[in-house]
Amino acid sequence: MTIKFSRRTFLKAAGAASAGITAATTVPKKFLSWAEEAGQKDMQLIPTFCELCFWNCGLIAKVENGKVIKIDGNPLSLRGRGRLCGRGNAALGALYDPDRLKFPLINTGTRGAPVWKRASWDEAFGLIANKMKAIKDSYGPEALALIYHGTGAAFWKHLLHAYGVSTFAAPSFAQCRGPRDIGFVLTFGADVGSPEYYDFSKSKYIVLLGSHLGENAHNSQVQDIIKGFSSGAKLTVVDPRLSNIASKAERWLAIKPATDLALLLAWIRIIIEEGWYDKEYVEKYAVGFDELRAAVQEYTPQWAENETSIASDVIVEVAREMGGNSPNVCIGAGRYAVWYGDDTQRSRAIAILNALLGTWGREGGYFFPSGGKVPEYPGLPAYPTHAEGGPKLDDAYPFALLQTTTSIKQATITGQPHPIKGWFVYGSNLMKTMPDKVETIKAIEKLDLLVAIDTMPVDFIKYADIVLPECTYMERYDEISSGKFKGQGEIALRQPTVEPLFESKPSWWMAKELGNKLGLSTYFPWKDGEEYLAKRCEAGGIDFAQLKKSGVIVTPGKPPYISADNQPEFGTPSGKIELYSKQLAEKGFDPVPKYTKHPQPQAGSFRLLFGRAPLHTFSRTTNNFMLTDLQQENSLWINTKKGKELGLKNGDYVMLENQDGVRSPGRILVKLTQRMRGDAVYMNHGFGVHSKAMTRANGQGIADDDLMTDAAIDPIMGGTAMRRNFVKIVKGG
Ligand SMILES: Nc1nc2c(c(=O)[nH]1)N[C@H]1C(S)=C(S)[C@@H](COP(=O)(O)OP(=O)(O)OC[C@H]3O[C@@H](n4cnc5c(=O)[nH]c(N)nc54)[C@H](O)[C@@H]3O)O[C@H]1N2
Ligand SMILES: Nc1nc2c(c(=O)[nH]1)N[C@H]1C(S)=C(S)[C@@H](COP(=O)(O)OP(=O)(O)OC[C@H]3O[C@@H](n4cnc5c(=O)[nH]c(N)nc54)[C@H](O)[C@@H]3O)O[C@H]1N2
Ligand code: SF4
Ligand SMILES: [Mo]
Repeated sequence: MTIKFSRRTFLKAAGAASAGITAATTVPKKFLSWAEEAGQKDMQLIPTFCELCFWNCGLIAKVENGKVIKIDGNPLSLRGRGRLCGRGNAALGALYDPDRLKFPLINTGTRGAPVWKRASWDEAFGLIANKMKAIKDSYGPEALALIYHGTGAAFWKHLLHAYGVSTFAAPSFAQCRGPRDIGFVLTFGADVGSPEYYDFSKSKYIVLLGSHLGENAHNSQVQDIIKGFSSGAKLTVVDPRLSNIASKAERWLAIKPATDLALLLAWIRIIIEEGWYDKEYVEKYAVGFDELRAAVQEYTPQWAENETSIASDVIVEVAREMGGNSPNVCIGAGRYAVWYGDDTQRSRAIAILNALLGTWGREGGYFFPSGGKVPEYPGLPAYPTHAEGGPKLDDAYPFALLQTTTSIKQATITGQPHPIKGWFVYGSNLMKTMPDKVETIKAIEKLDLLVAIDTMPVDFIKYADIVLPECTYMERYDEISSGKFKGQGEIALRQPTVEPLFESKPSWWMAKELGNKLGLSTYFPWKDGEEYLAKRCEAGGIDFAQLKKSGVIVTPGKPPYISADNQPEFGTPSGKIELYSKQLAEKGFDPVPKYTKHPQPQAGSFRLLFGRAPLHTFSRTTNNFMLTDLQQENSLWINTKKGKELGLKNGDYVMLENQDGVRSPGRILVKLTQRMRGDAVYMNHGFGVHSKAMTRANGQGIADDDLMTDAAIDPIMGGTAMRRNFVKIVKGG
């Protein structure tokens, strides 16, 4: 497929992109003055893809005189379809942020109270290599770990693998979607993908539990649900807050926080007892129906009303609506899933409900994905075998199918099951990302080496020994992005649109140079990032020259739905959908989810809830000048009546104090609203930045993470539940 950059395509794409988006899309002069002129005369159009969140939408940069002056969505991108969200439009704010990390830095002070020395790349790599060797000599390669988030991590994984390291963890598992993935893997033998395999555009009925689609700007998914609405799809949203998507729904169920499992179990019971389930589907594809049925008998609608505060007749009506629209129903699996500590079981309940309604592999439910893959670089030496048979860090959490940050932190503190002495942290701001900072700092103090690879001087940077400044996604070749979609897949290329600013460098270069220092040059035979990608594409029969021009190549796929000649396969031990999970029973967990009560706030305090700012990605963008114009600080949503009782009004500032007496270092703006239940307050995550080097974000709003001293661990997969903290409102500040 080719892309023609005709003016019409551009106008169409630009028009679509700007619909609903208010961000300024050209860069103000003052932010460009420090960027070097490259003498480029003619406008170039260079496709690449976004890294302002993991959705990785395709974009096209307009480049003039060596500067990016505007970006648009790439119409070929299946993740964006020519559109960008408000954050995606702010690429220039990431690229031309004057606060960016500019040079390699070595900390000559202490962790937490750094004294920075500007270093050459050679000096920085030399120091890292020496410390890596010392750690490997004393403790073995398994004493090194990588914590990562983002595309460029692929090069660090390659380097560390080659060095014999295998402990890699992404917070996007144990601090995000891990429980959902494991809940679905235990039930269907497969996860729901990223982007999720929701067939929203064909759904007749959609249920979202605590998934505030739109505020979480999952680009193509938002487009799909809107398509679904225009074909008549009905939506029920379960959320203690009237989110933006709840305001588009037929029904908003303002559930008491921490009780979703009660609602789900009651729905399962009604679907079974009233006979709404897809009998043929369940009989053919599932096991454990009788055990499930017996186990949910106690969860009556009346019982669920008492737990959730949702009227029992509404609970029954929604179950009937789901049943009546089966199988063209999608009960969303959610994404940020680490809520209360029994999250894998809540996700299991969502999976079971989908199974009963026969939505897996059905139109309007969950489609079977198709996707292309690009082979590895040809002819690379095998990685050394390492740590085989030794104790795994995650033995405590039997279904941690991916390594958890939780275990890395624990092993670093205790030295058990083996010591961890060095961390590489790529694109993860651990001070905002992991709950319980005191413990995180305790772990960091035990390290012999802490390397941060980042683009910005975020809060976490001050704990690093060595800081490696990566150039932004607009300035580099990177790992290929391959995505799975309905009936087709995509291969997307990231390529530089301009030269890296200052001394920042791409990860492919850093990994290769450090690899050379470590004697691993045979693992890095490529000349540069472009050749690395070109060779891989060539090996996979993908036209690299074409990919450079179009940014995205769409690959053909397979049928998305179950049919006589497209039968599903389930990767569970039984080869069927497991309504009753023997795997869980064998490890001492409930084979069918059981409800457990969670603590509720005491009088005068509120549960602290949080979620995504539509125009920011966590702490990734809180310093982005195109986005701070639109939202500079977060605010605290408080139920109007409750707020008035406390003598608060809109525009006041307050501080918060949590159950352990920890007070927010800053202050937050009050927003009184009837869109919030009275037993919880809500704020956007990512604000309350402490790093003074982040000049626009510093001190704006407060951080949910500063108040997270309680985080239960999901015993099944090691996720850290963060919605267990309660706060009191402290006036003034
Ligand atoms: N308190 C609290 N904690 C949470 C959450 C919450 O809502 N509240 N959300 C959780 C969720 S859902 C997730 S997925 C995790 C995410 O947490 P992280 O994995 O930490 O992800 P981000 O916040 O996206 O990472 C931001 C870091 O990446 C850097 N960065 C940005 N672009 C680049 C780049 O191109 N190269 C490099 N090297 N670095 C870059 C940024 O400067 C920043 O330091 O946090 C989890 N933790
Ligand atoms: N704009 C933007 N988009 C993003 C991101 C971003 O930072 N910015 N981050 C991305 C990432 S990594 C992720 S994981 C996703 C996360 O996106 P989502 O999975 O949608 O997760 P949250 O942002 O945590 O969802 C918060 C919603 O859950 C509700 N909620 C809180 N407690 C409960 C409860 O007990 N029960 C129920 N039913 N609801 C509850 C809150 O009121 C809020 O509306 O977003 C992604 N998209
Ligand atoms: S959803 Fe927005 S921020 Fe995320 S990749 Fe797409 S355009 Fe970028
Ligand atoms: Mo996430």
